[in-house]
Amino acid sequence: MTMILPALTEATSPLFRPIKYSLFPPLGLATLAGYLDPDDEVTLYDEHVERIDPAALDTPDLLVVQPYITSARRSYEIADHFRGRGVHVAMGGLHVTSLPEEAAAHADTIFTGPGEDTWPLFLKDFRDGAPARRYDSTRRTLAGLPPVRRDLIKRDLYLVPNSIVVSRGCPHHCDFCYKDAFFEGGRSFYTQAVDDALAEIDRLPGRHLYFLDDHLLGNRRFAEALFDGMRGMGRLWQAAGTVNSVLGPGLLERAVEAGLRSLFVGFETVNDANLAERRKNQNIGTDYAAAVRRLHEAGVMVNASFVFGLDQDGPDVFDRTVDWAVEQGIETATFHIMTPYPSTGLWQQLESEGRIMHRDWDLYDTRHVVYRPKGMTPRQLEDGYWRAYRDFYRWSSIWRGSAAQPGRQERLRHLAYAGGWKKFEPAWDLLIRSRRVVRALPMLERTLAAFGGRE
Ligand code: B12
Repeated sequence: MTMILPALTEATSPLFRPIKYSLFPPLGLATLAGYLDPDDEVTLYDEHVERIDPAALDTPDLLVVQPYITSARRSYEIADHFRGRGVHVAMGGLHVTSLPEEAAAHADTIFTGPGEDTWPLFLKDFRDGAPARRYDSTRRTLAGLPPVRRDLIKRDLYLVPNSIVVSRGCPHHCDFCYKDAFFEGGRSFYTQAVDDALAEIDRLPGRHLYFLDDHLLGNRRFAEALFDGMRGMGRLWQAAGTVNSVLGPGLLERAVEAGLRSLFVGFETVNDANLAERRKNQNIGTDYAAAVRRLHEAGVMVNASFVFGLDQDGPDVFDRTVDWAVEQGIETATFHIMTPYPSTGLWQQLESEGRIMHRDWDLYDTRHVVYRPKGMTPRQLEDGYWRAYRDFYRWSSIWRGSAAQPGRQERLRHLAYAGGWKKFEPAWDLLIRSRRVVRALPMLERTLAAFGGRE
């Protein structure tokens, strides 16, 4: 069997950003590979870190492809090639779930939703010579999940090989998120048993971990038990959580004792009216500044995520957001242009208002405007987005941000991280392109593992 995670832009393109695309290994496919028999032959390719020429690959009996929206075109190209060679092609994941008919034209079998229930069923049917055309996930549990096949991951090619996911989904329902559509027909937030999660952590070498869970702090009981179990393991890690989960008493402190050093927080917008419209209710009325302060005082760096182009945003949104983030001493920020993923509530709204400009999925990468914004022109929105990055990572902003830190040590750390990430991106990229990175520079892994890096 061959498994492929295609990439949106070829590694040879000038648009390809090695530092971003070499961050994390393909955990979804490695998770599915866990269900194979020990004597099944399987190879896992990730086009984000290796060139793939489909014509040069062997002919497997089964090809598994995982398209994201931005890699759909490339995924279909690869799938069509193998189908032309008579290979059975199975496709699943987020984009397939949002547009099953589109994907079905390029696959023999498609899967909607998470694969833990349907994939083992398919494997049995495939072995019996009777695979179905479509499998829809309904039974949601991570109980009995086999260990992720990390042996299939070429660790040396990744900056943060120790990424890990111990839950699926999120307890919230923001209407721009892929989540509700993906988890339709069953539970949309569930975790591993704490002991299983701790066992998966134990299997990871080295010290640094990066939790890719949408909201690691989303189930308080689970999170507390996990952090208690991790205390004394000597791990340093980062994760994602909401403003609310940070403000609640006790949980953050336990996370820090267990090794939390940086948190990715989806602030999304500094404008409350936007939040109500987008159903990001958990952020309304919460004190963003208090959350940042609390994180800093606990010694945790903040990687803040913001979205531009919501309906209440005017041309002043870029400066307001950057100013606010710099004033708070936020170390790293990721900005996004609002992007309506097909089958989300946001997509349905914009579609019904006739505001979707095109369906060129390559450009649904949160860096391009694909809909007609309300409060500004598409041009203003794209220009403002790039300007926000430039303004946030200016040396003057970095200095100003460091001054907001509670102590001298934090101020120095701020300068190192905020400066180190964007300012030296070209240098990191050169190293990664030369493929000497992780072996020659384990320091880079430590740096990345300890801060930002989702954008
Ligand atoms: C890590 C990550 C990345 C990494 C690397 C990708 C990787 N190596 O997996 C990097 C940094 C490169 C990245 C880049 C981007 N990403 Co990204 N990323 C993620 C993130 C945070 C975690 C992915 C993960 O490991 N999940 C955990 C595993 C277990 O889940 P999974 O991969 O979905 O697999 C399960 C199911 O989908 C299903 N499944 C998947 N494939 C198949 C196949 C079969 C046959 C079957 C049966 C089942 C099945 O079963 C698996 C087990 O449950 C997700 C958010 C998320 N929570 O998933 C966003 C996410 C996938 N990214 C997203 C986006 C938009 C991007 C970017 C466009 C961002 C940008 N602005 O540049 C780029 C584009 C990359 C590209 N290839 O085109 C979106 C995708 C939206 C969509 N509809 O496709 C997500 C959902 C975040 C979001 N904004 O909502 N990303």
